[in-house]
Amino acid sequence: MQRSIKLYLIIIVSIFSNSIIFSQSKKPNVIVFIADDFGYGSTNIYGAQEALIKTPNVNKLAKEGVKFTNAYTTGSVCTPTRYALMTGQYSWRTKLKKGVVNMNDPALIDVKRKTLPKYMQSLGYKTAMVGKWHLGFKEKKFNNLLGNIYPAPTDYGLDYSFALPNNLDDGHKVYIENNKIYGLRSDKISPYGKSFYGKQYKGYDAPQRVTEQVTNDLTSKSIEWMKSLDKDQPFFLYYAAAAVHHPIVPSPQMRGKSNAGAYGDFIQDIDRSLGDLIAFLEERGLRENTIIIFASDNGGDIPRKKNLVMPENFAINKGLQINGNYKGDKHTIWDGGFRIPFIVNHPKKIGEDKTSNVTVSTIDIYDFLADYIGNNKGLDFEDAPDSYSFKKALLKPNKFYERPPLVHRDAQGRKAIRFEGWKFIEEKNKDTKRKMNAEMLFSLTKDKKESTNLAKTETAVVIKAKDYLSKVIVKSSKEIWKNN
Ligand SMILES: [Ca+2]
Repeated sequence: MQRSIKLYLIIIVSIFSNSIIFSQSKKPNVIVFIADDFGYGSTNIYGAQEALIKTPNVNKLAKEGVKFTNAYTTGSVCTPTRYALMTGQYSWRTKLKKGVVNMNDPALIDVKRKTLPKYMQSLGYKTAMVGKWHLGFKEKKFNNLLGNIYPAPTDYGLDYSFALPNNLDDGHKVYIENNKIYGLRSDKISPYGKSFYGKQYKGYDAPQRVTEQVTNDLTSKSIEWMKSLDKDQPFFLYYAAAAVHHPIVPSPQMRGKSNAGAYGDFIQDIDRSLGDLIAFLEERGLRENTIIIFASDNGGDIPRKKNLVMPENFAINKGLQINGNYKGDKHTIWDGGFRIPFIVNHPKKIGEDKTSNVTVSTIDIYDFLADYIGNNKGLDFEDAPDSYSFKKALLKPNKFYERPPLVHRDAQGRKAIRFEGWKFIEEKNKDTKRKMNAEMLFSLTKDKKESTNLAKTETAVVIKAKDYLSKVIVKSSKEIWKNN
């Protein structure tokens, strides 16, 4: 009897020492840093030559953490990825089947959902979102954002938000702080100019955003918020950078700093803002107890026009492979639109200088944090139905980990499914005879550039892919594929 109690105790102790259990006071802070339109190859650690750009802060983050080389977004445009990050659910399960949330569109997330920030609150966290929201406001399509906005980001479990409503160049031209226009002086609306797309600005009587100051504004608002918290208060910050989405306008102090023109400077601006957040954590003694996840919302945007005046083309012409050596870019169904840099860093807790080639996605951040910090306490299947924790891949890199099938969707709403070494792309516009509209199948192990369509020869794989796609459209991923 005595012996069996002893054995029991040994088992208990070994279980606890093998898993990370965070007590209330030691719960790690979390910063999810999502750069905008930031391609796979846009940092040194993912292949960019130092002669062109320098990204020391991202490099260091990877060297002290885990760098994923097979990380993907669920959308090749902004909104689907951001929706999935907040909810752990594919955006095409909502009414948004293609494109993105437009300037006057209502809120996409159902306020009843247990979002990632709400889940973090349930663990005792203070939560904030600073930067690009792009998930809509209010219950219905609106004419303006005057008055109290409902729903606003703060209705999704965010204690604080300082939001760029849609994009760096959106026509709102103001920030939304919590549920109001930041600094609003009166209800007068006076459109006064043209935006990048030729639309008029809204003309709210509030401080207008200065485009080249946005990165500085977001960094300082984030630091201000973190500073306002008690040092022992665990926090979750979703830092949604506005760079490197066009217009390509690096902060004034970054101009001319890279050897790849304004686009290179803008990339370095992202790296600098990450560095500023890290410097703050270090000063405050919080660095070691903070998890930082660095990723992007979709691949880099390569202009269709090849003229060299475009900063992106100037950088590409210099030899910068914005999206690495992959096909396509933002908006497209090709991997260049989905493959992103993805770094997970938690000093001394998660392996240093490791590279992982397992498939992970930004949609998995929710389930990972719930698993890593909360031991899945209080999380039901329907809360993050398409999200899978990759904790095992981080903490036990030698153990086999294979993510269940992952669905991508492009700007037009066309879907692709990535599974068991294959990528299947569904047929588009049945009536057209364009080769690119046919269904396509690529081997992910032999054909990383998606050049040889095997749909006609690998018929059994195509049948399986279609079966998977048709199932996942009606049922949640977790109903079909349990966590492995
Ligand atoms: Ca984007």
